[in-house]
Amino acid sequence: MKLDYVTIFPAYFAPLDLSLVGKAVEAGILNVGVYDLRDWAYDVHRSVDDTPMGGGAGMVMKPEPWGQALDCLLGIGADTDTEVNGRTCVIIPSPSGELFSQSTARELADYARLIFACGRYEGIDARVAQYASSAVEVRELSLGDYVLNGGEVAALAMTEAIVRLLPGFVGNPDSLEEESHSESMGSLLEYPVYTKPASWRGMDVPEVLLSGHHAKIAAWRLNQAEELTRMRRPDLLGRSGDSA
Ligand code: JET
Repeated sequence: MKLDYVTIFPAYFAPLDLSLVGKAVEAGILNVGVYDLRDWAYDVHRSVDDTPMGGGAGMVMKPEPWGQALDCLLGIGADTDTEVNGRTCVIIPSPSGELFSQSTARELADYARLIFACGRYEGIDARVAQYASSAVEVRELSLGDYVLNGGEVAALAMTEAIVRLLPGFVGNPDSLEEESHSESMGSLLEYPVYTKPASWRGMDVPEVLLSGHHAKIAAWRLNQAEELTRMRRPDLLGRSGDSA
C-alpha cells in the first residue's frame, strides 16, 4: 500500500517513522510520502489560503495548490506511470465528513493507495473534492464530533487504524479478533483485562480468571463486555456486528 499526505505542516508526520507504520515500511508492505502543499503554491508569497467567498470569518484553502498537488500525485497530465495498480482513494479529514469507524478502516485497508488531503483554517475550497472525484474516489471522513485545527492528527489516527489491519502486520493475529469493534465481538466493547500479580495493592484479579475453566471465563468476559457497553456505549447495543 502507498500512503501519501499533503499538508502545510509536514513535520506533523514525523511519528510515521516510528511505531507500527515505520515497521510496516521496513517490512516492505508500506510506502509513505509526505508532501508540503506550499511546493505547489506558485505565487510570490506561496500562499495557500484566501478570504471566504460570500464573506465570513477565517480563511479558506485556495483550490489551485490542491489541484496542482493532486494532478502531480495522481499523474494527471504527465507521461509517467505513477498510477498504482488497484484502487486509489483521496481522504479528506473533516469535521463535516462521514464518521470514520472500524468498518471504514477495513474498507480502506483494501486500497492500493490512499492520499490524505489535510486541510486547515475553515477548510478546503469545495471544488477540490469535486475535481478529485472525477478522477478517483474521494471520502470526507470525521473522527468524531469535535473540531481539530487541521486534518493532520486525524490522518495519523486513521492511518494507524488502517495499517494495523494490513496482511502480515500485527504479530499475533488473535489480538485483532477479540478487541472492541472487531467482527467477532459483535458491537461490544472489550472486556477488562488483567495480568500478574494475582493481587496488587489490595485488589485481586477476578477469581474466575484463575480457575482455568475456559467456558466460565468466556461467559464472564461476555457478561463484562455487555455490562461495560450498557454503561459506556448504549448506542452500540442492538447494532449488527459489522457496523461498529
Ligand atoms: C476533524 C476530523 O477537525 C477535523 O478535521 C480537520 C479540519 C479542520 C478544519 C478544516 C478542515 O477542512 C476539511 C475540508 O474538507 C473538505 O475542507 C479539516 C474532526 N473530526 N475528524
